[in-house]
Amino acid sequence: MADKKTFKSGFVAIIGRPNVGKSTVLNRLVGEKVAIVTQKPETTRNKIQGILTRDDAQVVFIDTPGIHKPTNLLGKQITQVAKDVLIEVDLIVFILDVTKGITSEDMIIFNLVKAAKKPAILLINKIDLRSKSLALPLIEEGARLYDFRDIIPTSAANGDNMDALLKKVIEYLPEGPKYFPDSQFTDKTEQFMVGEMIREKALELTHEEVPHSVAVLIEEFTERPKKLVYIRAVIYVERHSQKKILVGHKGQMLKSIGESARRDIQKFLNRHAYLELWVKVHENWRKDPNALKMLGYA
Ligand SMILES: Nc1nc2c(ncn2[C@@H]2O[C@H](COP(=O)(O)OP(=O)(O)OP(=O)(O)O)[C@@H](O)[C@H]2O)c(=O)[nH]1
Ligand SMILES: [Mg+2]
Repeated sequence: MADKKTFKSGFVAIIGRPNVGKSTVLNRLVGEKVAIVTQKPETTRNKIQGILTRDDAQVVFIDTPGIHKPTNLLGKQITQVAKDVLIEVDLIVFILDVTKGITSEDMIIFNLVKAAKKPAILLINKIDLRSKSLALPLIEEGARLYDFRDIIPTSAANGDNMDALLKKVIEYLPEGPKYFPDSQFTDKTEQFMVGEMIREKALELTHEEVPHSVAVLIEEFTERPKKLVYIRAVIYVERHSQKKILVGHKGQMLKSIGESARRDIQKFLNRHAYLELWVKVHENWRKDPNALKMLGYA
């Protein structure tokens, strides 16, 4: 009687410190690249919904920025975004990085989870980087710190225990309606996704302070004849020295970012894309409330 089975749905927050693998987990669970992933901490800056629809359930996973001790207004805003998500969800997935143990920032998040008084699952992620026995002390410590429904060692990178996690998530969700059409896998617009794809390439190719100072604004996104999309995007940085790095010798760096982003964009849009990239300096935009608003971070 499959058709008589109850349908479950709900909202699931994915939270944790920067770089523990939240976006990788989201992408694995949804089966689509919803959020960008890089080796650099503080990659995700928005609340991003990734929607998984099955015959028996619809799960709306919410990827969040890594919760950290902020050093500027951007950090403050995005950390707040992550904290606020806890209020609106049915279930929390809290992720630890097995290679880092439980840090003081993790302790702050444990306390947020405690205060939220929601059912929660703890993941000990990146288990592929350590022998499984090293997860045991973390599992014990996690159990002591909160009454988690489950504590699961995972590797989002190679998919270990992702099915087990999804099974548990659906088990704990309430009966509910389908919030989104079957084909929709995110709440974000094409423009947002394209901006993120450009930012991902800029982050991958730069180092130290530069990635943190990068933001992307899509200034134009127009459909042209013959399935072509014209996209004009500005990569904002905070200083002239950073602009020089992003443009590169004879424009080589910007060209690499553009070529690499365009490949992903075309695949995602399933259309040809003409990508025009500019680099502009907006001094200390991470501390400027108006700039944060313009860039979609407020
Ligand atoms: N070896 C290994 N690497 C992983 C795993 N999960 C994620 N990573 C890597 O860890 C890095 C950070 O992953 P993200 O998914 O961007 O982490 P995040 O928690 O979303 O980070 P922020 O958005 O900065 O908060 C990337 O290089 C991933 O490829 C894992 O299970 N094993
Ligand atoms: Mg992320």
